Amino acid sequence: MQTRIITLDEFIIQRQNDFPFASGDLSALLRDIGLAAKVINREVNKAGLADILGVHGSQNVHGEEVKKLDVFSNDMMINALRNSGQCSGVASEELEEFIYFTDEHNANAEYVVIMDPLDGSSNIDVNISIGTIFSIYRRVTRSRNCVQEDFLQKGINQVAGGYIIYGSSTMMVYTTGNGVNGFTLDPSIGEFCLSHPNIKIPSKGNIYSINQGYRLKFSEGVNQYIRYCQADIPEKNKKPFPLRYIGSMVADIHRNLIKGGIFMYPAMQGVPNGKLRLMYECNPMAYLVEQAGGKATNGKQRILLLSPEHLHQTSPIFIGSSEMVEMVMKFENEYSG
Ligand code: AHM
Repeated sequence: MQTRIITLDEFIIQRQNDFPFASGDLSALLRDIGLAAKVINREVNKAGLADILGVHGSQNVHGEEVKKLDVFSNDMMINALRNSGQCSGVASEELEEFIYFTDEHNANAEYVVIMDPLDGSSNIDVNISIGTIFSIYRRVTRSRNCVQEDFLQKGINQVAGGYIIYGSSTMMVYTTGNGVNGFTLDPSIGEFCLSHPNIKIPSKGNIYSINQGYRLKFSEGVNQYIRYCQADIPEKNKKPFPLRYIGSMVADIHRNLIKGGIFMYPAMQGVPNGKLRLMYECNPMAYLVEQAGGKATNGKQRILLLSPEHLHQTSPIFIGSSEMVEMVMKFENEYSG
């Protein structure tokens, strides 16, 4: 058992010391993301009080405009990244175009950040877990300000990726390519503390997560896999798998990461690329789940090897316990061709 509390900041510094030539820039960036997450967490926790403290879009008692939580989260993350001095630009699911920082210390910074500041935000009003998802890439150009090429990189190039889940407790889970670690926010001291070191996703798992309401639009392979999960296909000793679907990607993937399972948002009739965004949602989750020993594919190839064409493109995704991802691919190959 761990005997001493290790805070996120301490952990990041410890890890930095493992790399003799590390400049500390990435560490500073991660710490600033952790800081923004605490402020977002504070606001998310107050969401139920919106009617008392001021409905979004209205003015609060101080005469200030109350921002929608997703807008607030977006602004908070951007401010934190700008202040870090280690980030030359940000692409956000909330913004049509990426932004670049023009001030001296940021413009020359080595990293860009891609993020979904508040994923699953339609769940806020009903008190369901939501999250912030982030990816950090090293710039590939040397122009003074970062350009689109710096963002449109394959997921495999990420130097860090992770999420913050605002749930029954708030956690930050991330990887820098050397395993996955989870930190739980202790509200009494206001620190993220290492609570889930070296997370490994069970390779078997049995939870399946998919919006089954769209069943009629799924491929034959996906539908046959659902039947397999339900033990509707004769197989010796096969028990039905539990279906769990929150409709909040961070929460669904977090649960499956810990307990073992598969999350699927496949192609659908009329929606050949699914719903979820490659750059903001699929890539960071794929990097993290692979680092925990799992798999992530779009049905044909590893998510991390997809070449992005534009920032907001979507991709089908099958992600989670390796044996479950392999099994759904077997059904896809057999039935969907
Ligand atoms: P959002 O970008 O509008 O928040 O949508 C993303 C969310 C994911 O968190 C979740 O996995 C998915 O949408 C659920 O979609 P659906 O309601 O179609 O099942």
